[in-house]
Amino acid sequence: MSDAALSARYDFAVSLAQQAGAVAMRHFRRSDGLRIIEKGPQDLVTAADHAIDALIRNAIQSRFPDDGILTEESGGDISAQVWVVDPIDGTGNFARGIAGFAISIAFSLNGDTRIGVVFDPVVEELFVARRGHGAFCNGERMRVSTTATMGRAAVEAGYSRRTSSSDYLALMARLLDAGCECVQFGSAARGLAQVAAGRIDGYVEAHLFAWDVLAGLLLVEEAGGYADPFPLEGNGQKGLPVRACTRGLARQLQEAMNGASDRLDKMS
Ligand code: LIP
Repeated sequence: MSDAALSARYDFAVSLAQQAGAVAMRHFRRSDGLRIIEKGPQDLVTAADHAIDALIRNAIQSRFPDDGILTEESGGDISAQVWVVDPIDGTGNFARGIAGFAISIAFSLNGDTRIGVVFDPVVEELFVARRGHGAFCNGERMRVSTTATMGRAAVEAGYSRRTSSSDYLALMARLLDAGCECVQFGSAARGLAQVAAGRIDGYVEAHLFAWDVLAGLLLVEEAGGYADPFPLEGNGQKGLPVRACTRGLARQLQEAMNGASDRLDKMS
């Protein structure tokens, strides 16, 4: 694919994420309520998720009809050039009126994420990255922090009912015992963007899907951080553990995660 074709997709993704964010804000905290469906235990979807999914899918199909599309809410297939989208990442927060969600749009070419856009419409922070071109927040270059010791680290440890609560509690205990400040905001895309911005030092979670993380992982890599590979083929809808952090914390966070991810391997 030519640089011009990638550049056109980058500009398109940036504009589309902002359009999707405007739709999210029209639905957010609406006084007339919002239709909320429970897909599974503590796994919600709203009318806004579906509206934004349709907006993004239709826009991509119209502009780039030969590209594949995989989204959380309407599925899809992996292809050589494919968009991987979470219309609202952090739906639990969104549905409860909590300002902790983001639009996540990634473009993958031959299995390599080349474009990542995460937009937090509440604080109007637009996080963008193109492979090899750096990562930016509202036009300002992002760099991960230089934190290399757990006793000085702030780490987000995400959790979902897709994994065991005992594993999560054991992971949290290992992080806290190592001296970490632990946070959990409920949106992987937004949490990975905070790592890329240098505001926190790592993001770990035992199981996430490609649409939650591909854009955010590219942000971290382009901001100079470390991210575990997330091979799209076969894992787009199956999911994998996720670790993204400063390079100085990579080994220590792997040690903290080992129990949970080993256990997950046995579960899958
Ligand atoms: C969410 C992730 C979060 C995870 C939640 C959920 P969604 O994505 O961003 O990190 O802990 O269980 O998977 O479902 O809001 O798009």
